[in-house]
Amino acid sequence: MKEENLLSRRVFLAVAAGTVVSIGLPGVFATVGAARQQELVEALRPDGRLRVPPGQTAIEHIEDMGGKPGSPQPEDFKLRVHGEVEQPFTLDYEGLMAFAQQDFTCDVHCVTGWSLLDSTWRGVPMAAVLNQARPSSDAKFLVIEAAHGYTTSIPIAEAMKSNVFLAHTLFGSPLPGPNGGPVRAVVPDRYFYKSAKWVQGLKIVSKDEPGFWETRGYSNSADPWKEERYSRSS
Ligand SMILES: Nc1nc2c(c(=O)[nH]1)N[C@H]1C(S)=C(S)[C@@H](COP(=O)(O)O)O[C@H]1N2
Ligand SMILES: [Mo]
Repeated sequence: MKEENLLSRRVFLAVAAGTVVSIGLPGVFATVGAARQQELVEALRPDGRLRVPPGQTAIEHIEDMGGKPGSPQPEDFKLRVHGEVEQPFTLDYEGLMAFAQQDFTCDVHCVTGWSLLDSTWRGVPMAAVLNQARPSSDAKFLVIEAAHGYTTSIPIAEAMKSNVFLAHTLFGSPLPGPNGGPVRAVVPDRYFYKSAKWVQGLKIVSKDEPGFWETRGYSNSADPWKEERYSRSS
């Protein structure tokens, strides 16, 4: 591997020093080759946004960014849908598979600076699961609850977008445990810490409840195209 094709976390930590705590595991990431990077400089998405958001570098493979894992066994999967809804319910893995399944391709953007383009997944649209619970008129935010108390939140309007999923398959294989298997959220248009791994609950709330990283110096809005990496108050 050529040295220019390595993206070191140290660069990110140097920028972040004193401002935020370290996010994810330390590591060195293999970036896409120089020719591909050049091609991507001016590439746009169909919606007109830059394919690679500012300050991001495309990498070759998804990284395991750590976190305290839940059980990777589908038999242990339980998803509680609750909060500001008329019909709370709990799903097991079979119940999730009973929803219409969809293949989707998206780009994901980690706040530490790497972007993985064209990742292919299979799962259930988040909106399908939320709508089954019939959110009340007070539903304003979705708190995604994961193993060991990890949470993250997004506006309900973001959660209902057609590119937001609960995913169980990545690149044609069951989602690996380290990447959140058996089931994780995928919220492509926010930094990747909004994509909770090892999901256990979907709590719909009327008032926002900033999550694990959002209360540790990271942006609550987390828009990669606006480079909303850190919270303003920190
Ligand atoms: N439950 C849980 N989900 C999580 C995290 C975590 O620590 N715990 N880390 C987040 C962060 S910071 C990132 S960048 C992505 C990393 O996903 P990956 O390990 O599959 O690359 O997961 C997000 N989801
Ligand atoms: Mo991250």
